Amino acid sequence: MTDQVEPDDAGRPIGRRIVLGTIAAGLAGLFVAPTLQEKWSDLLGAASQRDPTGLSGLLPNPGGFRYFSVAGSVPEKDASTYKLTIDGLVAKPTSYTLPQLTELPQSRVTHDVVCTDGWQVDQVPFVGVRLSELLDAAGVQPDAKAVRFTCFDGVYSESLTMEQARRPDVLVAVQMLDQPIPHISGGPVRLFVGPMYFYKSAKWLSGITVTDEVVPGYWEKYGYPVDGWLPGEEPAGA
Ligand SMILES: Nc1nc2c(c(=O)[nH]1)N[C@H]1C(S)=C(S)[C@@H](COP(=O)(O)O)O[C@H]1N2
Ligand SMILES: [Mo]
Repeated sequence: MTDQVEPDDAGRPIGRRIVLGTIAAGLAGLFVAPTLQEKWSDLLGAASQRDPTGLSGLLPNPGGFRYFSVAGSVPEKDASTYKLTIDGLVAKPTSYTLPQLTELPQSRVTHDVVCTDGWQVDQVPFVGVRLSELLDAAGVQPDAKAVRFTCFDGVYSESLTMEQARRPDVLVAVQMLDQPIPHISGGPVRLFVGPMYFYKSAKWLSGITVTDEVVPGYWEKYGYPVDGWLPGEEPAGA
């Protein structure tokens, strides 16, 4: 797997095509970057170490999530190295360490997690700070229309309109399944956009930039809807 996903001549990202090829090959559609595949083996424990084919490393993890990353390898960040920056059209550009984030009031959002590739995990609890509270603390300027998210994998990005970003079911999450978010799931901090497809929930979140228009995110440049509402979740009139 390469670090960079380049569009092919049909404009589709090669990385996605490989994922779809994997589904066609009956390997459960799981895409695992080589460097992180070893971590899956660790997480899956003795079973995968006893498995000479290595195929158990390609199975969904016990929680039902499929690991996904467009970056070949991602640095690990912890309480001493993690930083989240909020900038752009705000009165007070700010940055937060992980302890600073966990000391803020925490909210809990439980929602089905649904990937466009066809897998789903029902009713997953996430805990963290409401994005709206971080935006209020930074002081959003009146001309601001949207929020752009960037990640310390150096590649992925996402976006929300200001109205979407202010919903109470949008979290800057520090816990998933009532545990600190593991590196493989985008920890220590990932976005969780409860009512939208999981591609909107940027892993390894490191930057929140308030903008005057929506800047389409990584997959959105390749045709994914910018408004990634799950079926039945789109608010009337949106
Ligand atoms: N930084 C980053 N965030 C990301 C992605 C990614 O490749 N990089 N993939 C998205 C997609 S398509 C899905 S389905 C989920 C996968 O999250 P998981 O690996 O915890 O299952 O993360 C989303 N957020
Ligand atoms: Mo996805």
